[in-house]
Amino acid sequence: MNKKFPPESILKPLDRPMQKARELVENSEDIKILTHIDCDGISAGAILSSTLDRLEIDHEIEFISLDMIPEKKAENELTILSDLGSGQSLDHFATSNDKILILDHHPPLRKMGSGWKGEFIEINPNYFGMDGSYHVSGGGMSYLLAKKFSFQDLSWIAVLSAVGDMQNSLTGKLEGLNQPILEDSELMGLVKSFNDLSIYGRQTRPIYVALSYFGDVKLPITNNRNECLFLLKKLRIPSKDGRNPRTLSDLTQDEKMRLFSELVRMLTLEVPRKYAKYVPRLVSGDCYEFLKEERYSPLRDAGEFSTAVNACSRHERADIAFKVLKGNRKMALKDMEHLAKEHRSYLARQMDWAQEENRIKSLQNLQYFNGNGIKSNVIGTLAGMLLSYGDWKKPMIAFTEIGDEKEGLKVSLRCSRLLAYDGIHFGNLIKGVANRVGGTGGGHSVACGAYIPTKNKENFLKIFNQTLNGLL
Ligand SMILES: [Mn+2]
Repeated sequence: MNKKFPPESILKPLDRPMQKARELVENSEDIKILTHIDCDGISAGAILSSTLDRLEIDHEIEFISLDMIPEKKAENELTILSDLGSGQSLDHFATSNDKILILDHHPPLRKMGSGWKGEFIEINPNYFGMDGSYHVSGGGMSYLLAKKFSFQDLSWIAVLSAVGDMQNSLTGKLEGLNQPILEDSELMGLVKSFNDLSIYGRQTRPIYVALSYFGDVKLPITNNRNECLFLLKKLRIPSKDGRNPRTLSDLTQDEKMRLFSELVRMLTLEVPRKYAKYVPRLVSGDCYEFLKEERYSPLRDAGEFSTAVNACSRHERADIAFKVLKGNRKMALKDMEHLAKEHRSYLARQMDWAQEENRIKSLQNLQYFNGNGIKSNVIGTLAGMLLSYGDWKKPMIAFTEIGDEKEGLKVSLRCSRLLAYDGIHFGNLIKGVANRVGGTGGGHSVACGAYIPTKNKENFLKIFNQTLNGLL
C-alpha cells in the first residue's frame, strides 16, 4: 500500500477531541443516538451501538432524515448525533444542561468550539483542514471514537460507510483518514483491498450481466447482454464454469487484464478527446472485500453491501440493515435479501414504465423526466439507470412528488463519472439552482438532489440549463 503520511500524523489532530468524547460517553448512563438514514449513517449507528453494548451503557437509536431535526429534542442524558448535526441549527434542540456529542463530516455551520454551556462536543474533520467528502465518513468518525475504546474490530463497518458515502468516487481509492481506518481493518484480517476492474456486481452478478450495466459511457455492451457474451468470447473469457455463471471475482488476473485493455480501447474510441485521459479511472479502482462474509454473498463486496443497506433505508427498514451490521446473519439477513429483491423488481417495473413513449426529454445541456408517482426515495436510483438509455454526455434529472402529504418536488440528478472527473460538481451546482427557485439542494458530484416548489419546475430546468453553458 502506498502511504503518503504515517497514519499517526493524520489521526493526531482528532486525538484530544476523541479522548474528550470518550470521557463524555463513559460518564453517561442513558444515551440516545440520532443518526442519518443512509448507508453511512446506519453504519455509524451500528458502530456506536456496538460500542455502547460492549460498555454496557443503556442506549436507544433512531434513524432520521435531515428534515426531521427541527422536530427533535434532547431527551436523554447524552445525545449523540452521527453523520448529521454539523450542517443544522441545533439551537432549538438542547437546553444549557444537555450533553451533546456530534460526530459528523458534513460542512459545519458553527465555528469550532462554539458550544453552549453544558457539555457540547462537536467533532468534524473540516475543523482540521480535512475534506469531509473524501477523507472520512460519518461512520469513520464514529469508528475513531470506538477506537478510543480499542474496538478495532469495528473498523470494517467504517470501510463500508466510506464506500457507501462514495468517498472513493473521485480517485477510485480511499484516502485521508479513511486510509488508516482501512489499515486497521486489514490488520484485523477483516478486509482485503486491491486494485480491480471497477464493474459493479463483483460477487453476485454473472460477468456478462455486470458488464451490461456499464453506463458511464454508452457502449455497444451497455444494456445488451448478447453483446457482452460476444465480447467475452472474443477475449477468450469463459462466461461459465461448468454450469455456473462466472462473476468478476472468478476471473483470473490475465482475463481481467484482457478485459481492462478492451474496455479502455472501446471507451477511448467513444469519448470526446477531453475525456480520454480519464478513461482508465472509469474501469479500474480499489475494491474492498469483507473476508468474514461468504463468497458470492451480497455482503462480501463493499459496493454491493452498501447497495443492500441503501435498499433497506429506501424502503424505510433501516432497522434491518442495522441488525445485519451488528452481526445478525439469520433473520435480518433473510429480510435484507428479500427487500433487495423487492427493490430490484420495483425498479424494473418503473424502468419499463419510464422507457415507454420517450419519457426522457432533452434540453441543450441536460435531460430530464417526470417520474409522477414514483417513490421519492428511489427516484435517484432510477435516474442513474435511465442515464444509460439517454445521452451519457448530459446529466439526467428526474422529478417526482415528495409525498407524505408534503408539497413540492423531489429532484434527483445522476451523471457519468466522466463529467465529475472533468471538474463539474453537480452537488454544488444543484444547490445554487435550487436556492434560486426557493428550494434546497446538495450532494455528491455525480449523485445529488434537491427539493423545490412544484410551480418552479420549469424555471429550475431553465436556470440549470443556462448554468451548464460552456461547462459540458
Ligand atoms: Mn455521510
